[in-house]
Amino acid sequence: MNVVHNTPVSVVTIERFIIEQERLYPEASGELSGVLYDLALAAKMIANKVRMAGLVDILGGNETENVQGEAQQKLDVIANDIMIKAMDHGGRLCAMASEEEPDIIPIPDGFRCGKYCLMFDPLDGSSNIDVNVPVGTIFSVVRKVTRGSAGEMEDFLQPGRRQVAAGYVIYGSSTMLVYTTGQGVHGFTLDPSIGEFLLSHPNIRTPERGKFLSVNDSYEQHWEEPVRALMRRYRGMDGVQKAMNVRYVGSLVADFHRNLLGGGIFVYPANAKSPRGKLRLLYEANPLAFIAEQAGGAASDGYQRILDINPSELHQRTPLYMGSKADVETVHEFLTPAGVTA
Ligand code: P6P
Repeated sequence: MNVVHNTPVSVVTIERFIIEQERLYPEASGELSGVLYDLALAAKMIANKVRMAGLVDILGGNETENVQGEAQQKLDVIANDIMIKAMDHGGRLCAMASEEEPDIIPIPDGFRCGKYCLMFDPLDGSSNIDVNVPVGTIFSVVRKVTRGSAGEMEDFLQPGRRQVAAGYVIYGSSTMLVYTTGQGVHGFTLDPSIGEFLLSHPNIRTPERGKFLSVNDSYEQHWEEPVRALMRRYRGMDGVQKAMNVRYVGSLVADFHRNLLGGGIFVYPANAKSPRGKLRLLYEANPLAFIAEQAGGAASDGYQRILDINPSELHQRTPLYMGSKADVETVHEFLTPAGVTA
């Protein structure tokens, strides 16, 4: 009987990959690598809680509200605590910011401060937890720009193009961590039997033009006419292009990840109810925009690159058009006929 030996595929753990990437920069101190290691650990810990959610009755709201005035799910709070405790003592960060916290989170006394700032949404899409729809963690890293050791608000209010690393974890049919440090986008799948993230999607590239349109149509009555016309274009109703398939999970990381791999555009326009859009700039739009651009895609607020927006508030929101490059360029045909600024 001839035994077929599958061609061995080298097993690359995220730790090995991070080290190999660091070696590309002889001057690297290893601090950013340390941040990424700690994020991978936090992701495993959150994945464990998400996986267990349906079994240990920690579902459902815990009667508190977060800074956004949204009912916090218990897993929101747990994921937030895990991120803070996994990241606050490594000596690489000078402060953190979380969707779940009103102000920046200082490094506790007794722990060394480092040169990086971490921003994160610990569990995005958490309203889907009870119905077992994929949720995610989103993170963004920038360098400290102020003097002194402790992080200040100014360190966080930097345009997204200053990010040194960004990524997300999707807790779906499998748990994946996808990140970039500006050298392409790489995806790692968690092997729960050994507790390791293994390189499964090296050098992710998003197709130039996509087949998926992710949008919540229920806001149509609140959109301005150019946005409605744009949606008619995506749906093939003005005869210019083939209709895109609508795929909308209502969980940003799930919608973004599908479009990143398969091509498509995620659209959350400003509307009369949310004049600055719904999604947050610093820890949702910016990190995913960095990923999108590094994978060959694009991200805009309808008028300019997401990564060129100068933030003024920690939790500020932005309209968001993000995904395949050609599909994002179509946005500017309708919203900025004079062409994109910057
Ligand atoms: P809507 C989840 O609450 C979230 O923040 C994102 O994950 C998701 O893309 C968006 O809101 C969904 O918003 O208004 O369509 O329910």
